[in-house]
Amino acid sequence: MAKEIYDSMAMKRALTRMTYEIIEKNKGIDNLVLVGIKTRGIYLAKRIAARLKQLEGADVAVGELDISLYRDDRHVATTDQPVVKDAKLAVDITDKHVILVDDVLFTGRTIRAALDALMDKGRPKKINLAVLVDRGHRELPIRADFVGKNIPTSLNEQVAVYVEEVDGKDGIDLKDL
Ligand code: 3GP
Ligand code: 5GP
Ligand code: MG
Repeated sequence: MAKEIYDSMAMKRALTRMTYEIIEKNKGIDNLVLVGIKTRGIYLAKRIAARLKQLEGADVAVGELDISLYRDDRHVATTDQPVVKDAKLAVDITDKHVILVDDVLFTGRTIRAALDALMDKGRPKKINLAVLVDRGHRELPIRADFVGKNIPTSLNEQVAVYVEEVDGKDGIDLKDL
């Protein structure tokens, strides 16, 4: 059974608010680089970059991280060693203010792996985290600086995030597993 949390308008508003918060916290967008995490995080980062352009009139580079094989828990059973799979960041992050963007923050392990990957690529000046949904259940001391929606979940629920570019619609549902 799926419960709608955000429809497409509510999701767009949340992304717009997050964009304003990013501008406000950083007093502009100088030196900013967005880095989206595989699949939906990348599209969310591109959306935020488009709003930054509308509001501030400047382009912000968007990098991409595929960290699926960096994970240190769920995949160790199937891989002897975590392997970097095409971390095509494609942007220079040295001395930049990096904002990592992901769709859902859960245990925090993906973000920890993303931080490792970023540190391998250069020396950013500062790293912030923006997530569309924080569903709780952290297993590491990681928190998001910009949050679209806090959704308290149980472990047998799942948050479905839909983005137009992948799913043909925008929105957030809460589902039973
Ligand atoms: P995403 O690539 O757009 O983030 O992890 C692959 C996909 O599986 C993710 O899409 C995510 O939406 C979905 N997913 C749903 N529940 C989970 C979960 O508990 N862990 C992980 N890693 N992915 C999940
Ligand atoms: P973490 O590493 O924090 O446990 O999980 C974060 C990653 O797993 C995110 O990139 C996200 O794609 C995925 N994930 C974890 N839980 C959920 C969920 O309930 N819904 C969705 N859509 N993705 C999830
Ligand atoms: Mg994700």
